[in-house]
Amino acid sequence: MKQENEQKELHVNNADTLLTTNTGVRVSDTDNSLKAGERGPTLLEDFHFREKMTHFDHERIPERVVHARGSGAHGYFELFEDMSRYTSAGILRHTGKQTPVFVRFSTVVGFRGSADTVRDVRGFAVKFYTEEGNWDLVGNNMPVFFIQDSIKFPDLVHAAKPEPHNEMPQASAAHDSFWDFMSLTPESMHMLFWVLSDRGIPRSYQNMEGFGVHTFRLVNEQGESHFVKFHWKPVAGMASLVWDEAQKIAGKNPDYNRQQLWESIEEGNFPEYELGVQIIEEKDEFMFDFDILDATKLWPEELVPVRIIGKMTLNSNPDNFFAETEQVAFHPGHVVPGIDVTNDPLLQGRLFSYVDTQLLRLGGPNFQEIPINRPRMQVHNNQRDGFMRQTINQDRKNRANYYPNSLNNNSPRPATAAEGGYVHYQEKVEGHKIRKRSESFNDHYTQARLFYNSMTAPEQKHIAEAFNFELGKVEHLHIRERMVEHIAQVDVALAVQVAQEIGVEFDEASWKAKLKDTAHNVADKVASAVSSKKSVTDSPALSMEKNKKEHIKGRKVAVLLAEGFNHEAYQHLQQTLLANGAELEVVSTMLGVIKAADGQQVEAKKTFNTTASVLYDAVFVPGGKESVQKLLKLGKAVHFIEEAYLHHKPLAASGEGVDLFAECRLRDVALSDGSTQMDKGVVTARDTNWQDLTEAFRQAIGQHRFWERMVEAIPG
Ligand code: HDE
Repeated sequence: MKQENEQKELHVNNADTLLTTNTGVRVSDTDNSLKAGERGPTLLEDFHFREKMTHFDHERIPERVVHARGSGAHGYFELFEDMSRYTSAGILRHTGKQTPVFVRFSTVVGFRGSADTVRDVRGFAVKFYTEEGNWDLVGNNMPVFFIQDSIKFPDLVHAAKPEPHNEMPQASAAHDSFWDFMSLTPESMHMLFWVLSDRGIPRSYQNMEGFGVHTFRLVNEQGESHFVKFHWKPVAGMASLVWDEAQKIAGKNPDYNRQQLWESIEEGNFPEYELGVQIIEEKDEFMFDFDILDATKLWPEELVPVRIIGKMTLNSNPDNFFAETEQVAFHPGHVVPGIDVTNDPLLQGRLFSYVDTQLLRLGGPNFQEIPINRPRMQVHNNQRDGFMRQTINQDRKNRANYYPNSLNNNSPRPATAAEGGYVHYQEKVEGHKIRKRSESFNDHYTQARLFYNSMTAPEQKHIAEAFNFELGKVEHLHIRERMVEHIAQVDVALAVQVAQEIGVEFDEASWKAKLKDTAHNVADKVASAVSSKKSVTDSPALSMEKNKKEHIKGRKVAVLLAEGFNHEAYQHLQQTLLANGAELEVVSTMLGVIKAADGQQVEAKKTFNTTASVLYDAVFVPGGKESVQKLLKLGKAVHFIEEAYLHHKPLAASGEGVDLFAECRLRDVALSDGSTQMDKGVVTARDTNWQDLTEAFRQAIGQHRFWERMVEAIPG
């Protein structure tokens, strides 16, 4: 698919070729500059040296001002359900047709070289190369945003980026300027709860949802419009890291998510996402207890169900990172006939910002000609010239570079709607010029509360811990105090928990009394004013835990072993895991071939020095006396297991491997009959009942994490 559509002359394969300059001259020596004598000065006339060095000197372009760190992939989108009733867009009408896509996932705050696993929003930008032109769905992995009006975006980003005096901290919002801004921006509260939840540290790009965030319009052939929100649901299910793990991965493997994406595509384990839509009829625009144009609000799925209408599959890695992933330019205003924007004030500002920033980043107005950005059809217009123009318009034949013209038979001429010309939805707009926010945007806490209340207890605990971490790094007490007051608006018990740890005095009783005073509780005032509207107080769809898919595709299991291990145990596990799409990696005391007790061999791709438990989803220790004896003496092996346990991961051991677990600080669970058993998610078998062991372990991996483990007392 990708090959078919690319401009072949621009794709260069260097296999079996001779080195040339950029003017095509063959180069005879690229290691020695041209000198006056063997030990003499380099000569200016060395055109190859000058060209090579000049190109290198100019290799860098500005990184994206936000979303600088990202990874991309090619793939295709296929529609299941014909949406003609709602839209004239071919991509949403032609079922079974595959449309090529390019996707870029990103973090927002960090610089281009920052780590993947930081706590942040993830960008989820999709470019559909449709037959009617490019459609970009430039979304995030969270369905809401920090602000309601785009004019605040420069302030938000300045506050979140490293502080201006010392450029610290990198890729982290845990600093005073961010929380200062947040504490003065109540509209951010809902989004903050998302960022501080497990959604802020996804396990992989394959394991996160995507959202178009804004309300868009679908417009059908009759010109009728419906409001729509777009969703991506990962087929592999949602999963996250734990915070301690995420921080460690940032050091152990800063490319963690990038590498996972790359490797799973190379291995044929293609990331897949279902496309869902939520649709609201025009007449229902004011039926809800939130304004559908407010990007700090989501449409609860229990009120407006998500209809799955298609699927995207990512099946090919880029050939060149810079040419594709770095130079791709997305823009929420890249829409096709049948899809239109709304008056969401956050979206309206984005419609300006993207092209503006790309003019600078990509060096001029011709960036749409870069192969990754080109639509898959010929472009015909009268735009000409500019830096780095690639198109050679045949103006010698058709002199007119203006419209109307008679020299080129009035071509290219505008298309009628029947010919597929883009017609904007004719929305009636009237009003005074005014710098004002609609009153209907004023409720900042109800949906934050909805989100928090819809979490399971472990998910709520993680949010509390995230507040404690982030606010614990804030030096100014008054900022911490203001934040506790906001949290109290959402949940008083949470405010109490957070206040305790971050050194803020919080008087629960007087706060509760204060909450009753409606003057202090705009949220409830607004909420009660709209109480006649459609609303929910619980939305299970928001919880990752409640929507867990218990399969293990793409999960990575570390097998800890040394010479003399039990090969049979290894083999049984391998069969089960591979058959279920999981991966296995042998970690040992040395690289290369490791011999089992029965003489069989496996290859160790990692040692205890080159990897760590945080890079795996689960750990298995096969028996084998000699092997386990070696591991028992190795602090790093013991630490590996304890750390995985601490991060709530599934563990399994067979035969003598169980002895190793006994030496680790894994807690036993007391049973009612007075006996004890291994903690949840710790699967062990002394005997050779491989079937039971591997099946129990497979199920445990499907659970992803065992939050009920009491790990507080165990050092990390
Ligand atoms: Fe962006 N955003 N954004 N953003 N955004 C950019 O465009 C901006 C917002 C998103 O992988 C920039 O080419 C404004 C929401 C993604 O290349 C810039 C506002 C959402 C990406 C920009 C927002 C996004 C960007 C920087 C407030 C989710 C990376 C580089 C109204 C719906 C795309 C660039 C990629 C990138 C502006 C808010 C998603 C500066 C003004 C809300 C995924 O133009």
